[in-house]
Amino acid sequence: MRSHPLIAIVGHPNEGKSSVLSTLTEDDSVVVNDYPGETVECQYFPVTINGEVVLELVDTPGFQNPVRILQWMQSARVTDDVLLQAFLQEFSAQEAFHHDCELMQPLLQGAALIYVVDCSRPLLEVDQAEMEILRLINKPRMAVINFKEDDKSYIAEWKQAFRRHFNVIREFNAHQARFQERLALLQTLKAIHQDWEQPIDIAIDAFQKDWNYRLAIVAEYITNYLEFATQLKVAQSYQDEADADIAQEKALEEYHRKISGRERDLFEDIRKRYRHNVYDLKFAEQDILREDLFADKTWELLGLSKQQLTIAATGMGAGLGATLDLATVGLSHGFFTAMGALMAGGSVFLKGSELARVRVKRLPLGGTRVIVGPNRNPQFPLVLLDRAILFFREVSSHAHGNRITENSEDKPQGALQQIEVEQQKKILSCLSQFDSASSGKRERARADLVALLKIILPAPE
Ligand SMILES: Nc1nc2c(ncn2[C@@H]2O[C@H](COP(=O)(O)OP(=O)(O)OP(=O)(O)O)[C@@H](O)[C@H]2O)c(=O)[nH]1
Ligand SMILES: [Mg+2]
Repeated sequence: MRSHPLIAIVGHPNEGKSSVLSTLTEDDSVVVNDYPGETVECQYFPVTINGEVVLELVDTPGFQNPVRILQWMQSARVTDDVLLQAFLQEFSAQEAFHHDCELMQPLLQGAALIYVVDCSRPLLEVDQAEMEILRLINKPRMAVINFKEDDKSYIAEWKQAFRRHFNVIREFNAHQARFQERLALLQTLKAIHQDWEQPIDIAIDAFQKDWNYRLAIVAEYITNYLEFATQLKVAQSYQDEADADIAQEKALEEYHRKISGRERDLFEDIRKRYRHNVYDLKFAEQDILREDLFADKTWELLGLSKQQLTIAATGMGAGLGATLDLATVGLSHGFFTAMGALMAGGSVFLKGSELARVRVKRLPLGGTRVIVGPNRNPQFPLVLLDRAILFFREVSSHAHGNRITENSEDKPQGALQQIEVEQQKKILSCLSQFDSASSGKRERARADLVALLKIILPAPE
């Protein structure tokens, strides 16, 4: 006997059973398909946290012959407690009833059941039969309403039918449910099975801790990435003056490649943390050196029009320049020499390449070295951070049952715009300390930035 709750997801074919299971377990290996009858055998999906199974869900095939089964059950001369066994004995050898027998198997092993229906369609006789069968079998059960379309006009008749067969009914959108909605559904399971109160509390507690832990880890990842990006220097040596331009070009290219590569790694780490193997969100790569950071391309990516861009840039200028008391937030020179130049010039636009310093050094034993970076444009890490926040929010809130890959161009506006100026100042203050000669200061800045990101990263409710 299992010590953790076992829950079978049952229902009519093609109603979204596998999608609900996939979203609830954050498992995108569950096969979801438009074709009815996709799931033909039961498949068990244990949910593990830190190596411990806290919950197990079973994907089942849809009912095939509910009306005939109900007729048989209603006329069977057996008591309720052996009805399920009697049914399996009678029908398991019949090929036409293979799916029906298969879907009942987990119930013999003590599973409770979640009955999934797509309530955007009208109620049919087969649905009535399925619900009646589940009532007769009398296992702990709840109904889950999953809308495949937006149409809710049939909901009243569905709810009325549910009330006769289930004491617990919940809406759960397999394509949109987020973490809190998943927890809420699990909470409801406690009401259908008294013995599960404690194990479900344990599972919920484990999910919550794991969720917080993921956030803390991602905050660390992003801090490391921003530290890397703001400190990066790339050098290229050459002997002959005629090669100077080529060397500089090479150094710039490598600089760009390294930052893009780190961004890709960061995004991949975030995807893996949130257990996504299928869903991915592709951002157009920004050419952080050759392009103006505030080029249309960059800001279109953050969902801003040219007009909004001017407002955002002005807002940011005011936020970071005018209201920023450099002395009190303790910023070190680098960023705000640039910021000062930016404000003094009366412009809020700076080209990325102008601020990725290019220095040329004569080498003692002959030859020359060109050094690119570090980039001192204070807006540079903010743009990188904005992209990271957008990616994080999309991926961490994407339901695993939803296999539609969206385009990043449809995404809403940049995240940093919504972050208070005070917090933007704090971010820059932390980043500016990464230059510090004192390792204590650097460590404090890192810890402060991680703490700040843990607050900023989750999307506002
Ligand atoms: N828009 C939308 N589509 C959904 C939702 N849930 C499921 N679908 C789609 O409905 C189809 C069937 O989903 P499945 O999860 O495979 O359904 P199933 O009940 O497991 O189907 P069988 O295994 O064939 O019995 C797929 O194309 C899903 O993408 C939803 O909440 N919204
Ligand atoms: Mg299925």
